[in-house]
Amino acid sequence: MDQEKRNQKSIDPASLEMLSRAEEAGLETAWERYDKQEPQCGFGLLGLCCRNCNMGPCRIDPFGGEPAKGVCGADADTIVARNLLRAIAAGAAAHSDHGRDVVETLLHASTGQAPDYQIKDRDKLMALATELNIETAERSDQEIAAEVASTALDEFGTRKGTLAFLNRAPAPRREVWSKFGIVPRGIDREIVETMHRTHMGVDTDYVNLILHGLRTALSDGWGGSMWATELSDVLFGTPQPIEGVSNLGVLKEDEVNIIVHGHEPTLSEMIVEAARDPELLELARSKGAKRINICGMCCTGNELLMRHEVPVAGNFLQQELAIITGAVEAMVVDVQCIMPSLTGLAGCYHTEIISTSPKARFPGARHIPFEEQNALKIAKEIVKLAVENYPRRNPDRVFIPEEKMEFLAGFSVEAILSALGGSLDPLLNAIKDGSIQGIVGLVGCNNPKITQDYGHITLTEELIKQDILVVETGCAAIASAKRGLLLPEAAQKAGPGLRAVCEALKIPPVLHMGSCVDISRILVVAAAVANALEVDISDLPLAGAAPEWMSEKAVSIGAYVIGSGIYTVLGTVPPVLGSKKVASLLTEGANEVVGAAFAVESDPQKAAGLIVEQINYKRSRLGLP
Ligand code: BF8
Ligand code: SF4
Repeated sequence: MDQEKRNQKSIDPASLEMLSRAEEAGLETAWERYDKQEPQCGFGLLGLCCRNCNMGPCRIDPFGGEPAKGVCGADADTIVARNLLRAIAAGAAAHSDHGRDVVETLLHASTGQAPDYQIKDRDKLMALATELNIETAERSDQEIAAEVASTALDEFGTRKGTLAFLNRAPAPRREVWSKFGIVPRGIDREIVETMHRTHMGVDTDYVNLILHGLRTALSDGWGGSMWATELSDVLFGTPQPIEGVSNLGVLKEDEVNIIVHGHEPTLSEMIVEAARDPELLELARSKGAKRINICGMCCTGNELLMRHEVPVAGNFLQQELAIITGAVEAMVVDVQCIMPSLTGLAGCYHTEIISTSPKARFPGARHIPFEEQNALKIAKEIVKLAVENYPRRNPDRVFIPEEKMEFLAGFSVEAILSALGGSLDPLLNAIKDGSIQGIVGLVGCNNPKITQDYGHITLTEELIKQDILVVETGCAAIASAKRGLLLPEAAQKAGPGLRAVCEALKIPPVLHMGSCVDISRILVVAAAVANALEVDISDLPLAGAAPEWMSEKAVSIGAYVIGSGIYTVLGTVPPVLGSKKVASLLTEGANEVVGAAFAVESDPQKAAGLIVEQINYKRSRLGLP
């Protein structure tokens, strides 16, 4: 392949180097598989195919010809809206089922059934208990934690009423939700109702469908994801600014390399602890390795780098490339964003893919079921297996790219507040006087449809230049980490206003707020700023962006972000263009309902222009310079 074609795949030098190694070795990655899919199905791209019953599959002619309706009579609007809703439900389910597992771990930790877990942030537990009106006087931490956890569990299925964290949103926002009947009741309930409504012959009205889609997504952002974040903080500690190193160059030639990949910190936290075990370290030395090097990948990487000095090996499109380094003894996976291709690739090397969740098994992987009752014991077993695999590494096939970059991460809401000196005022003043023009939450994945990291980096750099503070999570945050944008020195790339604020506070112009469920932290900041200014979130100079999104979770995120009143620009096109009505509801009509809408713009420079325009508009309405 010529260099020019390869350069279209990624802007990350480490990825590019590994891609040429892959080519030499005749190994296929997501990029080549994407090429083989082209041209992708036009009906699918437009959202115009339906498989919701066995009279189908049905498809609609996008040019207004025949067939104009499915066998049942469903038209393009219904089909596109139903497909979108199912994506939201899947995304909300993924985040929230992860959230539920964290809740259950806290419950079991507080009742003695998960002895390896402790309450690491007691202050956060107490603050939550107070917020939830749970009695704290003369009770043990365990009793309080158990009640917090069971209150959380109720929110998933059985609760009658609405979700507790909705109270964090400003009153005008809650009024909007109630006016349009989109106040989420229970987390599972909204997801189940989406599946019901999108069944053949139930909800046919695209507006009614999409309103419920917003409600389902809100149950994720202000429910499932928020619980995941809050209780992960209780169990593993609320993140504080921490330094780390990112990119494939964190893999070590003379150490046992273990990559933890997936999403749930309950597993990865124990692997980190197991790798400190003196016996296992001794075993590693006896096999000729200097140390045990635990690295994170994707959101597990984000969870770990926020709380430990664990390096992060890369973002979504680098998972295959990590194996092709030939230097990975084990890749330990749980759930979400794990490419099914990994086991095939690992088969070409000594790498063990170890699956751990009963929810996600991979043919060809070794399965070691992770149980929270025996968490540390199982984690040690996994680490031991990796150590014993070290002698099987073939040094002649090892190639680790040199690229790595330092970063500063760990900007939880609490950490931001303490960087601000304990109150939001310095931030509010900076927004008011215009040194910070606005705040953008830039999130999401990689997608071979977009040059890897190009969307994230170009947009991020454009925004900070315009004095817009950028807060990031997920694979977008890892892109910025690799690029050096999460360092306080990156303030030099920012406009004069933002630069001065960053230099005064010694913070980077791009704040890493965590994994994708931690977008709930961004909601909390948005709500706090709105409350302080006594306005709705939709009045604030804020925007969301997902320049390279691919996952259904990102669809749910996009929907709850606009449902919360924040304008959002998507970089890859969602499959909704088959219905003009649905597309116009999402990009225009939604403004009349939730005070925010989507835009789609795959050119990050232009996306920056749209965002700046939006922020200027919101500022002028607030009477700000
Ligand atoms: O939840 S950003 S590729 S890793 S979906 Fe997946 Fe996308 Fe990465 Fe985390 Ni989020
Ligand atoms: Fe076709 Fe209607 Fe069945 Fe969908 S629900 S597959 S449009 S008949």
